[in-house]
Amino acid sequence: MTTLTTTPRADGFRMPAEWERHDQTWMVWPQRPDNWRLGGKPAQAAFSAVARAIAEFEPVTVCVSAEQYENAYERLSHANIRVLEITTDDAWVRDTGPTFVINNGGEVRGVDWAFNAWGGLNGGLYANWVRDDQVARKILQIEGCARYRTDALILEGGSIHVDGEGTLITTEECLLNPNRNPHLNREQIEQSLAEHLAIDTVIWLPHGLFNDETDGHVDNFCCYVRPGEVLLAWTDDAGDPNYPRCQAAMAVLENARDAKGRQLIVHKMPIPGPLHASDEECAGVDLVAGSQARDPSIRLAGSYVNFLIVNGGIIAPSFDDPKDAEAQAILQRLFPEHRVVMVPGREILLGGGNIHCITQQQPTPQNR
Ligand code: KQY
Repeated sequence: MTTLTTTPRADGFRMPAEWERHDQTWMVWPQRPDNWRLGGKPAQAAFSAVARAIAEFEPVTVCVSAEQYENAYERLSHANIRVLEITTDDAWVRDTGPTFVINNGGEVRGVDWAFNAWGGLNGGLYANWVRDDQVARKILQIEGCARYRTDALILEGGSIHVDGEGTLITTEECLLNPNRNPHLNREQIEQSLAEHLAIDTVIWLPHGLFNDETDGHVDNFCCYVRPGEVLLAWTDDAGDPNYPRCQAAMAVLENARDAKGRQLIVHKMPIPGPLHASDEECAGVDLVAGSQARDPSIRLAGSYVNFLIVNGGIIAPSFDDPKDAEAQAILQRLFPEHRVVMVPGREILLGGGNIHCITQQQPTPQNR
């Protein structure tokens, strides 16, 4: 495959917004028993429901191990779902897959960020991540897309959101965390984002959601809904550990100007819960040194902001929570031309993320 030594921006490529048209969405089948309870069986049902929901709007490719291939193939039987055998360490393709970039000449390429399992040996979530670091390369090779590799920059796709018009939102908690790129300062990271995604302005929120095991990925806390408008997870409860995080994010967003000079409109999304794993749910997860321990006392970082935009649809998590209906109504108001589909997200949350984290959109080539 072609691995380029230039940068996307120098070659005329940019990262499109998630609402721009997709050719397909990628997913990875969950199975590792130290992350997914009961050998991944409840998570496999949850991922299947997500894949089927997306497949009503656009094609889906699900990557699966040789061991689970037959099971996934049978469970994902659908005209719009393709199942491919690919070895991985876990199932978070938002973070391990490529960030696709497009140009005006009908070409799609991919950025293959270096990956260290959300912090390497300094707070990372599992001890060996070599196969996950290969996922982006494998996907780009399958799709025949040229690849940009950032050996000097560790980054996960869930730590960034873009408006497709030159602005990126991220968190200091994640991108400036010493367990990612201790050799780079804020300006150097901004420079690398500018070169790889064609970004002119970076908006830095101080934190992500409380207890997010990714060190505060923005995709669980705040996202774009259209250029100039963002959706922020929100609580008015001053006793909630998310309260100061929401206040600090709002202060940044209210004072920000995007790459086009716009002041942002900030919409609020309630936070479900507080949600916790049960004793039984925690007991179903294998204990392995170096992997994330599960405990009912640990608050789960549940969020309705962790949704995926697909062609004509919004695929969002529900939590069997009293706020589910309000969340759906907010999303439908913000996306009047999309159909909002809520899919149970608890099993995905128990593994440490949600629908946006387990999906990666591949944009349609554009000729302008
Ligand atoms: O939320 C994500 N983007 C990834 C979460 C990884 C959790 C592993 N236990």
